[in-house]
Amino acid sequence: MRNRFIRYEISFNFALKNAEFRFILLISLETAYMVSSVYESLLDKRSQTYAREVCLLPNYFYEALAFNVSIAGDYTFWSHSYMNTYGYLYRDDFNPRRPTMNRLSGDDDGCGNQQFHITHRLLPSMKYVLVVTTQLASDTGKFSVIEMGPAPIQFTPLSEYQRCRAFSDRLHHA
Ligand SMILES: [Ca+2]
Repeated sequence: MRNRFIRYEISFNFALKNAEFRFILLISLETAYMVSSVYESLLDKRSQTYAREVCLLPNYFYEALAFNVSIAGDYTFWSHSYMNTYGYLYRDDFNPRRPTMNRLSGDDDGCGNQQFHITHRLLPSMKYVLVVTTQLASDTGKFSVIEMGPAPIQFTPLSEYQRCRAFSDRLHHA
């Protein structure tokens, strides 16, 4: 698993032509920095399983990715995989035994080619969890999650995030 960050600069050029006064006004704006993060990983037989919806059997492999954002704004997440992916976004925490608790959004095929696509407004100081799983039970394979928004995102596997948080809490209370 690894994170990659890409920075895009988008510039716009507008040309307004006023025929009556026969002049051309050119306005150039350099705005709208968009940043993209890419996280690459895989689901395999060693991955954790859960029931992604109530009434389903708990045999869907998943990876839960914890993250924070540094800037408030609209963030978009989508997957790239040969698997038919499913994505869910949670606020605060994710409990695999209660998949609807804290859930903000979920998507199956919003991106075409059976890939999920989620856009949501996110706030700094909040903790979020993106769960990557599959539409079909027991499906395995590689995947990438691409994020685009006003700031890069560092995805951390939830179990690792919780270990770091517990260690940090112990240091503060020692
Ligand atoms: Ca899908």
